[in-house]
Amino acid sequence: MHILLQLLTACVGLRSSIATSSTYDYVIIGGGTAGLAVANRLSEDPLVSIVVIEAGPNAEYLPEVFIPGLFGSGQALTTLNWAYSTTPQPMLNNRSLVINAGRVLGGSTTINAMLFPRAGRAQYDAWAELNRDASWGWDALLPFFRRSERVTPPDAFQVDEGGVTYDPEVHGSASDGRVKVGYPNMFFEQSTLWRQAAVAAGFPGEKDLGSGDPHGVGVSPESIDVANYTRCSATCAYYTPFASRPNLNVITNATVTRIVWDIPSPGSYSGKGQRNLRAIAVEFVQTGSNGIESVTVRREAVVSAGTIGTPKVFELSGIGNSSILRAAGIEPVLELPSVGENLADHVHSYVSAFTNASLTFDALLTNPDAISEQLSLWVTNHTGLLTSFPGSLGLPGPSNIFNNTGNFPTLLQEAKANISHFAHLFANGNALLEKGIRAQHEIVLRSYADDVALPLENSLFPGYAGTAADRPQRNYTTIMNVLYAPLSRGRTHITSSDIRTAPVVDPAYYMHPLDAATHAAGISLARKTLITPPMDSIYLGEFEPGSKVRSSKDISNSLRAAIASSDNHVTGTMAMMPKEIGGVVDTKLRVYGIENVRVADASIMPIPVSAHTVGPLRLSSRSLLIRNQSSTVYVIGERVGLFVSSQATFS
Ligand SMILES: *[C@@H]1O[C@H](CO)[C@@H](O)[C@H](O)[C@H]1NC(C)=O
Ligand SMILES: *[C@@H]1O[C@H](CO)[C@@H](O)[C@H](O)[C@H]1NC(C)=O
Ligand SMILES: *[C@@H]1O[C@H](CO)[C@@H](O)[C@H](O)[C@H]1NC(C)=O
Ligand SMILES: *[C@@H]1O[C@H](CO)[C@@H](O)[C@H](O)[C@H]1NC(C)=O
Ligand SMILES: *[C@@H]1O[C@H](CO)[C@@H](O)[C@H](O)[C@H]1NC(C)=O
Ligand SMILES: *[C@@H]1O[C@H](CO)[C@@H](O)[C@H](O)[C@H]1NC(C)=O
Ligand SMILES: *[C@@H]1O[C@H](CO)[C@@H](O)[C@H](O)[C@H]1NC(C)=O
Ligand SMILES: *[C@@H]1O[C@H](CO)[C@@H](O)[C@H](O)[C@H]1NC(C)=O
Ligand SMILES: *[C@@H]1O[C@H](CO)[C@@H](O)[C@H](O)[C@H]1NC(C)=O
Ligand SMILES: CC(=O)N[C@H]1CO[C@H](CO)[C@@H](O)[C@@H]1O
Repeated sequence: MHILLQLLTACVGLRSSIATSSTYDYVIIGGGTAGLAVANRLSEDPLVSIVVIEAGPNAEYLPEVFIPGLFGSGQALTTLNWAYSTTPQPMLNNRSLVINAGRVLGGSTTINAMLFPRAGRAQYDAWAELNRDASWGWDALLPFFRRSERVTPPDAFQVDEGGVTYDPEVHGSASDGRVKVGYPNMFFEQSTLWRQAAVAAGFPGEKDLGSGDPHGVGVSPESIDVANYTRCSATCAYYTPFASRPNLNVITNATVTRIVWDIPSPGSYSGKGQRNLRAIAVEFVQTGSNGIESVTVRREAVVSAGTIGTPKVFELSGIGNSSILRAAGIEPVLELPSVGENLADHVHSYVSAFTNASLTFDALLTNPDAISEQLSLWVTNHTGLLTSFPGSLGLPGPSNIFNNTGNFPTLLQEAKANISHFAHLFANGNALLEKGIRAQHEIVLRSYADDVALPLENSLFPGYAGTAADRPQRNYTTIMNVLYAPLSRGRTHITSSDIRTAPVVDPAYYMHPLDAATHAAGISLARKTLITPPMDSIYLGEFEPGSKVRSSKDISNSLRAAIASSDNHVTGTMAMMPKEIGGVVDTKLRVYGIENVRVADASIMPIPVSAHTVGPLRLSSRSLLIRNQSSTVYVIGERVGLFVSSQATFS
């Protein structure tokens, strides 16, 4: 029996062979952040076979990918990116934004800015409360955070010069931790001054941002291998060192077209929690070929195609809101109307100021000689400006930042009084989801009032990080200002049965008035820290939004007109919530009504968390940089690996 299985796994281990009609125990749709984590942990058991089907290529050999300081440049962002466009956003003067997401092995961790912080205890505890399941609270997740990473603790230089604070209790460094994590080895004068200014402005200093209480200013670790200062993507962490496992198969450049179901007799699947719709095969097309190929699912399929890609796979497979499916020409198989709904995204913005700081990143954006010089420094010595992402110093800001804006108590009261109105508006006629969004808003507004919400992040980028291509050729400080706790909820759906047609994406930015007000308050906070001593000593005036933009109304208008963009942290479209409040997956991440399919990616996060998920932000018209909620997405992958393998022992 075992010999047979070993023979079988050895056969399917021929990676270069075309997989048509091969059979695998586990078929993983999407080789991104969580998908590769699941594949890695499942393949620890040599007796099971796994195939990962990834739409993009393996791009680990590209310097734009492996040299950290080239984050989001050139080829990486144009060819390895889904670059989804949103619908015109009514609250952003009808602008359509771009949401970046990795279309490459390793997903967004291959093209993001490598920041590797975690959100606060209260944000994960909110998932547990919503699901009445403590296994998703901070205390239960901490072991998975530790298990996913292999941290090189900071050395004396990083502690003394960079102000890095490290608490070994909350980090993982065991050899079975997969993601190599470390701290930058170069720090900027303006970062030090800003850290001191933030403390002077009342923020706690010396924070390990992974402690569960990230309120304060601290240096985020990065997903980099400090042995040679290279990026460590999900591919570096979970695939490359294990590529020789005969039971771990990866097919790149292959886009899944649908899951094929064993459909029970009509109606029987909708009965009392019965799970009898079963995935039997997964179909895909390889880039450059028209033929549909297929692999057979022996045990389970895991969908890890991202917050926008995953609902697309389900809708193309007949799972979703039947009126949306029929309009797209897809015959419904299972009515699950919350698929694609509940979408939330962090919103990015910034204040940029002129500076006379002695060293900034600007030369790299404007001066080809500076880039060559730094490249040769990286190649010969692994030092210099390209060794890390330079914007790792940040502070998650609590709700009490509103104290100085006067109208916050009123806005909070109004939001509470208006919960029904907005839950109804965001639920799109889905009565169960309306209850779920109401429950989310109640938790988030309570955490605002209790001052445990972290609705904003300010972080320092030592150079220009906005979008003005025609800016004055000077040196800059940019304070990035991210809205972390949006109450607005939008949606993504297919409009066609043709897989090449991009789905419609509507994040409903600023649709809730508190979102716009919070984000504007973050601009005021950023301005305050820029002119607080000792940061004021290098401040030479504001460039954007500009010193004429003063009142909160003017700030909001400027965000709406130009400055707000996606922070590429979309979540929630396959929400983990009880079915009776509009959830799509249960707390083992199994899709309701389906026997053997789970979801593992940021789409299951019911409420967005106050940390980087895995997303990109625009640096200039020519280069883009990407940031990431990846530490949390890895946790989802690690958990799914365990759910699946522990269940397998029973089946
Ligand atoms: C995948 O596609 C890329 C172009 O996007 C191509 O360069 C590469 O050779 C392809 N890889 C395979 C294995 O087909
Ligand atoms: C946005 O578009 C809608 C629909 O086309 C239009 O009614 C509205 O006036 C536009 N808003 C702005 C600010 O242009
Ligand atoms: C960096 O070092 C790791 C081992 O820690 C190695 O696997 C990888 O190939 C190196 N990358 C480069 C670009 O030198
Ligand atoms: C910008 O800073 C660089 C050093 O990083 C310096 O050489 C250059 O003169 C500065 N440019 C301006 C316009 O101040
Ligand atoms: C090369 O690296 C060494 C050790 O990290 C460092 O002391 C030295 O300053 C670096 N050289 C240059 C030119 O940066
Ligand atoms: C904001 O106000 C609350 C009470 O209204 C107080 O507890 C908190 O310390 C204040 N925060 C700041 C930064 O002033
Ligand atoms: C509720 O929201 C609506 C729409 O934004 C607004 O017109 C109304 O004034 C709000 N009511 C309260 C009590 O906040
Ligand atoms: C299904 O989608 C349609 C069109 O968007 C919407 O009007 C309807 O309310 C949705 N039904 C459910 C149950 O969500
Ligand atoms: C920057 O300019 C200010 C005066 O505008 C000066 O006080 C300060 O010392 C200068 N700092 C640096 C690093 O040149
Ligand atoms: C929030 C976000 O963008 N998460 C993405 C992180 O990367 C993985 C892998 O590409 C995606 O599945 C997630 O959607």
